[in-house]
Formats: sequence, structure tokens, C-alpha cells
Amino acid sequence: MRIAIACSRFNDLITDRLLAGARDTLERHGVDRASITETWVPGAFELPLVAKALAASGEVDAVICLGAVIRGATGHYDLVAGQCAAGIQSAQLETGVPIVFGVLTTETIDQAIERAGAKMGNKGSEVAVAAIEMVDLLRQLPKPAAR
Ligand code: INI
Repeated sequence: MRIAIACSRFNDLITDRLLAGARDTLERHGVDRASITETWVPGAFELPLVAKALAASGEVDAVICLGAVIRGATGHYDLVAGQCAAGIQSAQLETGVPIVFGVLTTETIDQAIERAGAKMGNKGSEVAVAAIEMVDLLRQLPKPAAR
């Protein structure tokens, strides 16, 4: 299984931990380290474009998007978070490649820390499992009919 991870540099105190969680979970589930690529983007707003490029490359089976959008830190939280989610959904529907949403959207940095390896788990790890499940699931679904 070949997995690309796109990770946002904005709030990298948090996203570094999400990346570590995703990497660790993929490897624990048998994905070769050599089959995992990592690409950094400036912020969550840039994730959809890069995820789409990775998905369309034909070189990966799934893409994991990681980011942290924290309301306390921005006036345009809703725009960044909303466009990021919508763009990622469009990219996976357009490419047919699973792109999982590992972007924390929280009110405070404490809530983000709790979800990046503290008491509320690690979102990166959680979405890594979703990526593996989606690759397996798509492999079992019927292929599109030839026209
Ligand atoms: N990007 C984030 O990933 N998280 C944030 O909380 C955030 N804030 O606070 O604004 C953020 N902004 C940057 C944005 O994603 C883009 O990188 C930037 O607007 C350039 O397009």
C-alpha cells in the first residue's frame, strides 16, 4: 500500500504530532516505511490542491491530509476550515483516490493538543486507519463498467 501524507506547516507544534501518529500507525499496520511519502504545505488552505496532485499522480493508493485550524488564532477560521474540508472532498471525488481528513478544527490550542497525542487520542493516527480501510474497501468494490 502506497500512502502519501500532506501535512500543514501552520501550527506545526500540533501537526508534527499528527504526522508522527499517522506514520507510526501506518507502520504498525504493515505499510512499508519506503511506501510512505511526506509533503509539507504552508497551511490547511493549501492541502486540497496538493492532495489532489498527489492523488492524481497514479503513484499512491491514498492520501492523508493533516492540519490544525484553531479558531482562537484566526479571524478567518471558518473560511480556512470550510474550504479545506470542501476542497479535500472534491479532490477525492474527482480523482477516485481516498483522501482522508486529518485536520483538527478546534476552538483553542489546548483542544488541539488534546487531539494530537494527549487525552483525546491522536487524529493523525485515527485517519491513518481510515486511509488503510478505504484502500482495502475500494479494492473490494466492483470496478467501473466499461462503456
Ligand atoms: N492555516 C492553518 O493550517 N491553520 C490555521 O489555524 C490558520 N489560521 O489561523 O489562519 C491557517 N491559515 C493559513 C492558511 O491555511 C493559508 O496557508 C494562508 O491563508 C495562505 O493561503
